[in-house]
Amino acid sequence: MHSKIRLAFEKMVGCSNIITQDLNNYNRDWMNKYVGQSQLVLTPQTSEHVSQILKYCNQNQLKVVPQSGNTGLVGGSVPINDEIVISMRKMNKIYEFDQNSAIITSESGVILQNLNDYLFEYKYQMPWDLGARGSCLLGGNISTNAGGLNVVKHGLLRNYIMGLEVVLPNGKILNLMNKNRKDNTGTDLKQLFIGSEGTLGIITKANVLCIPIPQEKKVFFLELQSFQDVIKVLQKVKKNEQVLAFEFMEGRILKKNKNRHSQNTLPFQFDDNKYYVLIEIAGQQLNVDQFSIEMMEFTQEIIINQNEKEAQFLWKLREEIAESMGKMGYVLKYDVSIPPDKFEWLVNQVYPQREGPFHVYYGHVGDGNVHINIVFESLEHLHKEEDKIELKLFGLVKSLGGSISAEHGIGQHKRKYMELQKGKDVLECLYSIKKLFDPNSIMNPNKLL
Ligand code: FAD
Ligand code: 2HG
Ligand code: ZN
Repeated sequence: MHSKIRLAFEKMVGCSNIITQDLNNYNRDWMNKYVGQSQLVLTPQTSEHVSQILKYCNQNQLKVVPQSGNTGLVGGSVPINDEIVISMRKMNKIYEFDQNSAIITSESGVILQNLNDYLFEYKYQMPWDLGARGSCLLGGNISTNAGGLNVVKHGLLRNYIMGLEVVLPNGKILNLMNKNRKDNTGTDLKQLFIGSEGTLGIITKANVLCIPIPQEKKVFFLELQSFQDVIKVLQKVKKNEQVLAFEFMEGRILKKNKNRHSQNTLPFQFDDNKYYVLIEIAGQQLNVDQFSIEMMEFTQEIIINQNEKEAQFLWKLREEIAESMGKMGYVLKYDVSIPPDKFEWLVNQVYPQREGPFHVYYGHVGDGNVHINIVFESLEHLHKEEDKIELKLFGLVKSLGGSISAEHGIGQHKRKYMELQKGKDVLECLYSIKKLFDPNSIMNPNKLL
């Protein structure tokens, strides 16, 4: 790196917030699929630091990549070339929780789990939850409008963001830190930054509306004979307001993961040709017996947790799928939205008779979001197949009126399909917005747009 640039950053943020060695963890994504060439990572500690960094980069046409927990699954958080990584980890102050409004005010670099730990004494929690909770940061969640495990009950993250502080590429610190639940004063500017994957500015603070921790919870794990049964169960429970999560797993992956656990802890033997559902209900005075009876209409094979440890174990069977696939090789991951009753059909269209490389589908069937994971033994092989699979898969998704990204976002992975998804007119509008905020295109280049 040019010594003049280094000196400028030293003046702005100090030597302790500049990293130029051992950058592997910043240049590589969680899946080992995307690798960048950054030579410089900055770790700002205040919004003023972020402001000075962006102003300087903008004036000198230096490209930057905002990075939070780096758990994103579409290559959005790692550089492509030698962009400067702005790691938000050190902006990790939680300011306060206001018990009257149930709003937490925090810097954006706090780990999601730490926010929940902080809220615990107030008997509140964050309104979204995902398997990466121990590593992902608030700002990363907001920038991806993360989905996760409880969307079926709580809806999307963007509905809970009451206020934001955002630093624009020109260094301006935009104060959108509203704390009013109701604020009808024109266009809601902060919404533009939610889900924009670091392409418009850097989120530095947020006000988030929290939800009370439910008094009781119960996890049901069901073994079903067909995917149609999964949908029948979904239809049955859909109107039950206590359903907090409705997750689907194929037998073929649960069976493969059996050896990760001691046999006597498993709820079932797991069968390649069976279908498994995890339902969590939560609230006050849960009617567990009534719910069980309703489920028995579809199957006798039901496990219900007896204590917290068992609940965590049942959840682990679901949550470990993403990581276990990564251990098998290089994984192509898809997170599409389609009508839930089309999940099995879609996979059968892509892989008739389920032949081809090892692949599974699973996910948030309760909100119409299926994950398809396909494993390859090398990155070369993966890249060779990628386009072929995507043309077919995304074409079908589009024909079903679905979305090519239900929750992980676009990043570098799906950028070339944005026109297919959005259409020319919408895409033009999005480019105009990008140009308005980031005329020099320094923010997260070649991602999303
Ligand atoms: P990063 O990966 O660091 O960044 C994500 C994007 O946001 C990048 O484009 C980055 O440039 C941008 N960005 C980061 N911070 C900022 C900021 N402060 N300002 C502006 N832009 C910023 N996702 C789901 O939606 N649902 C799931 O259920 C889910 N489960 C997961 C399970 C596992 C095991 C893993 C590894 C990932 C999972 N993910 C899931 C994906 C990922 O965790 C989410 O996308 C998460 O929100 C990313 O947060 P992060 O802090 O890691 O952000
Ligand atoms: C999940 O729901 C995550 O487990 C990850 O969104 C999905 O790895 C995946 O494809
Ligand atoms: Zn998911």
